[in-house]
Amino acid sequence: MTLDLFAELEQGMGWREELDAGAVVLRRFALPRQAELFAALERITSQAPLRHMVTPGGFRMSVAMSNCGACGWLSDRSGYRYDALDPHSGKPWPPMPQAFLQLAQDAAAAAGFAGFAPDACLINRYEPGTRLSLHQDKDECDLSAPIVSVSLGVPATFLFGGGQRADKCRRVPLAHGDVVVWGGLARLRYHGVLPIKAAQHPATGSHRINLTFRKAR
Ligand code: MD3
Ligand code: FE
Repeated sequence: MTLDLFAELEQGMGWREELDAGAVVLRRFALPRQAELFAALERITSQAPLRHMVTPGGFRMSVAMSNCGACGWLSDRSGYRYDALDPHSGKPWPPMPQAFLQLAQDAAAAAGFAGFAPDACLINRYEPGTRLSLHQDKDECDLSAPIVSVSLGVPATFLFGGGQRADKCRRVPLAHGDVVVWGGLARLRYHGVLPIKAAQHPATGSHRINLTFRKAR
């Protein structure tokens, strides 16, 4: 253990694990900010409710989603895209709260991506049994910017694959407060989430919530 690690643990900022070139797990990094995060989440989802989007193929997604920021990720029969307006209300997505932006920027900087300027935050809510099948995130214009993900509530097993769908996946447990920064070579790797096990978390009940911060434009 390094003195740095002791200093970070003492400040409640968790500890750091390097998964791969460009992929850094910041264990429990979001814990000290959880009260602000949940308060902001409540305001966002009261304006832009979590909803089950439809895939281009016509299937209802089992993960419920919403967004905040200048643009939000959408799926419907015509495809995947980012849009400034929430189709549910016809109005802009709620603005990105300062607590969200600060967390994303602090995490990116801690992982070596100073200057990260996310303009979109996708909010995913998982119920027990819900999974996210293997996919790549490539709807963003600037693939040199990282994605910062924040896990809240019930734990999950994350699948971290390779550059091809068939590549073998590593299983990475993600717990309440864990933040992961995906940049560089890791940015285009296939990834997914195994079915969420039935559990209870004091902050979210039976749900897992994941925030992903992106530079979409
Ligand atoms: C690795 N969400 O919303 S976050 C997604 O837990 C998504 O809800 C998952 O994949 C979730 O697109 C995983 C971690 C994540 C996000 C983006 C990545 C990992 C990534 C992009 C490239 C490589
Ligand atoms: Fe993804």
